[in-house]
Amino acid sequence: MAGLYSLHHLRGLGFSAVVLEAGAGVGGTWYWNRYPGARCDVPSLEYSYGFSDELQQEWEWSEVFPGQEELERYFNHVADRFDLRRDIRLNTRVARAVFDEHRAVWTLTSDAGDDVTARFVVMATGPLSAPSTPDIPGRDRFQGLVLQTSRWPRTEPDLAGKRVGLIGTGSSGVQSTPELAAVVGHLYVFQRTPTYTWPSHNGPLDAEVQAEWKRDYAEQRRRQRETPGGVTGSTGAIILQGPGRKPILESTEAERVSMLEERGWDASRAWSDVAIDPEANEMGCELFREMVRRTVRDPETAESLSPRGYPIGCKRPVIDTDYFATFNRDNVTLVDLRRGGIESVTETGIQTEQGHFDLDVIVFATGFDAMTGSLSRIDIRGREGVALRDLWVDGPRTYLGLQMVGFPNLFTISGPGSPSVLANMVVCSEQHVEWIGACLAYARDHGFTTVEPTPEAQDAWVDHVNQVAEGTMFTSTTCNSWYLGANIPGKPRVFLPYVAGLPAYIERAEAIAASGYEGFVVG
Ligand code: N01
Repeated sequence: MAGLYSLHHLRGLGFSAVVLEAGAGVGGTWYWNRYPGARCDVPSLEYSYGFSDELQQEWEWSEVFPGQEELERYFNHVADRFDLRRDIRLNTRVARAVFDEHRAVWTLTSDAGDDVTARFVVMATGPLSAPSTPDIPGRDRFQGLVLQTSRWPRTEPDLAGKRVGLIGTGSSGVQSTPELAAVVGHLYVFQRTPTYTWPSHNGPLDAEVQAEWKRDYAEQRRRQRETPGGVTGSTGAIILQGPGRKPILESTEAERVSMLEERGWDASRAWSDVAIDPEANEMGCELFREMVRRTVRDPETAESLSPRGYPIGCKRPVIDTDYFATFNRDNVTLVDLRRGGIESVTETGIQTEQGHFDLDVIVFATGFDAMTGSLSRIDIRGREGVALRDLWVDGPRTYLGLQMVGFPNLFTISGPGSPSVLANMVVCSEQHVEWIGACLAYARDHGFTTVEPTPEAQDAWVDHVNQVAEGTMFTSTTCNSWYLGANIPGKPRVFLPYVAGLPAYIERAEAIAASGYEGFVVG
């Protein structure tokens, strides 16, 4: 989504631009993540571009939360509608990016050896696009089919009647579980950590809500940028109900039971203190576990599915359709890896400390090397040939999540140190594209050739990003999430996105631009 808009916007500013895209089609995340049940957790009316009123007036969303197929269709429509394809080179994975200090240009080299030279480079490579697959012994020995949710084949594999093992219970695993269960012979869900997941209450989009948004899009887009998560919450989507006013720490048992009856799964978060107080949070977790017990018939399975030992709000909330109820099906087995972990993959299945599971198919839903992975997988060389991945060995350092010292004219969209994955990615992408476009036009119009942050500005920003994350549930000592890099062996534990919210971020970024790019050397 960031690449398509970058091309359109930079063309409009009079730049010549080309997009290099690893996939065989456009859509980014929604091109690759085509697993059964893949769906966005931001409402469709909010998860769409606001840069063109014609586009938002003509496009009709069908569901409250858009599914992968609809999103991929939307991004293809955008590519056609704005005549973007003529400047997009598909099947082109960038392997290397090298800065030439004398000429102040970058040379990008694809893995096929083709070069592109450019004054400016915009990395629209996505914060969740570098898949992470665990290094389980014997992985290559398996004789059956191996699938990965984030690399699901374009031709739907025939899973009917098959014994399928699904590893991972994050968003991807949770979304695919009910869909897989409906078609496979038997589904084994290998769970290492139980998940807090709430029902999406997805359904057809109300025509009146859509018409109302169409009458009022300009105002809605403005409001998006004024809310911390870039989501106004005015589409009627239930996931967005905010916390209530009452602290759970001051509640009686009768009040908590009554909240469960009234709000169901949402009861766990319906209090003013659950997001900020660890003790209150644990009481919210207990309400969540009570819902698991009420939903899952087998008590042992319910206990295994009940998250413990880490707070609600540490990880990105997952939203689902019928996840827990799926474990009541006869053809679904939860394999609780805390009772005995995976030892190896064999020719015929998965060997655990609890025994062997015979399988025809293994599905990895094991997540991503988030925020830095898509950048560090490219050999990016800045001034004096220094590699970005070496500089980031103790964690990423950026100014505004937009640029790095030593890498002039290279910009990152939704990079580490920006709100990115903590906010609506379309709103974040549009804001970054527009900021970068204005910066490039400024440099061009003033006859400057390079833009690069100062070390002082970058250091101060990194300190600020770390400081605002302190004391939140995200950085709780019991929290291990991809936001912290904790899912990747050896990755430094650093909170990657900027947690203070979009309005504070946008205000700062715009003030910096208005001041003539304070903290950047433009020369
Ligand atoms: O990845 P994850 P994801 N053995 O990292 C498990 C976005 N997204 O692709 O927690 C066994 O969340 C791992 O276990 P543990 C969204 O931002 C959005 O699901 O490390 N298990 C975990 O259960 C989301 O947060 C949407 O103990 C292993 C799972 O794999 C982000 O992408 C949909 C293992 C990975 O979960 C990532 O979600 C999909 C091993 N060796 C994704 N290694 C929507 O818009 C890992 N795991 C709704």
